[in-house]
Amino acid sequence: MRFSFTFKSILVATAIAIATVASAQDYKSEYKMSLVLGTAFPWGKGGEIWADMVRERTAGRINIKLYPGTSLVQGDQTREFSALRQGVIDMAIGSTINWSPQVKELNLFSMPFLMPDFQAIDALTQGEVGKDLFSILDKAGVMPLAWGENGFREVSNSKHAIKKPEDLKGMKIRVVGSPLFLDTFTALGANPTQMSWADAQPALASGAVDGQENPMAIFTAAKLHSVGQKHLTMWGYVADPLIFVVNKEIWNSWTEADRAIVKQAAIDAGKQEITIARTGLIEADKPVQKQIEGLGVTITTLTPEERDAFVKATRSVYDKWKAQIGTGLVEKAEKAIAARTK
Ligand code: X2X
Repeated sequence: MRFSFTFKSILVATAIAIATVASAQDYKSEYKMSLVLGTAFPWGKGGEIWADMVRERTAGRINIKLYPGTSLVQGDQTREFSALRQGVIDMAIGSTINWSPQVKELNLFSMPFLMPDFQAIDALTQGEVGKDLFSILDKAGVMPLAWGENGFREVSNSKHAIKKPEDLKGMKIRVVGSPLFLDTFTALGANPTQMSWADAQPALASGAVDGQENPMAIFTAAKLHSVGQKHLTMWGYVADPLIFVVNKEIWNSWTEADRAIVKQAAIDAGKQEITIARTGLIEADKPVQKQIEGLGVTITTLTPEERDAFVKATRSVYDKWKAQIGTGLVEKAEKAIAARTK
């Protein structure tokens, strides 16, 4: 009796040992994480925090290397999602904008003037809409784990202050890779041109384009004031969340315990990254605005009436894209925003 119990335990122990070795052999020595921006930006910091937590909590079983500059797809942000699905990229923290060419529902966050404040972003990402989008991403072939944030995208330019839609007339504005952005800036009378972030900076420096739109943390960390961006308008017309994801095959190659660790680390890192992304923007004395003004940049803040003129000028774009994204999803988002706690 005693002998057979011990023998059985040895068998079980051996089986576990073999299973562990087998799964350890499936693990890569390094996993490639794609990011547009490096650790000087909240986005890259989020990646670093996630990678460090995973390395620590898995005792080094999962070792992640950061590839900023979307270098795994030669800087072409709009190809990141496909590369992730195909396994060229193992994991990523990506902007909803950059993945929207493949996942049309992600255009939701780029609908002009849908989200009036940070609570509105949270109402979407932390609610039913966020769950719906994760299930869409899952079906699209990646494993979504957590939300982060790039942020409200404010428009800057080298020419003059933008206070009303007419001020954008004829202005060459660099936009990101979704056709929705072309529609929005065309409706405002501007002359939008699509290019990657890598191409945007030299284009601003040479004057090939007059302006761009990006979150304030990017404006400061990328020193956009030094490439002629002297006018910045706080209009908060769209905000792009970030999404932490893992390639499906990689995900399935990990033990259940390790998957749980990677997911929890993504959630923890996402929360920290959102806090970093909002630092300096949510305080009453607006330290980031002061910092940017200190660099010689004129900041224009719109009155509700002035902002409304931009809302009206882009309403047709909103309506067109509501149908393209899916009326059901957009209405759910509108309701969640209306019901948010402020
Ligand atoms: O390209 C941009 O503007 C950036 C860095 O914000 C994104 O990747 C969406």
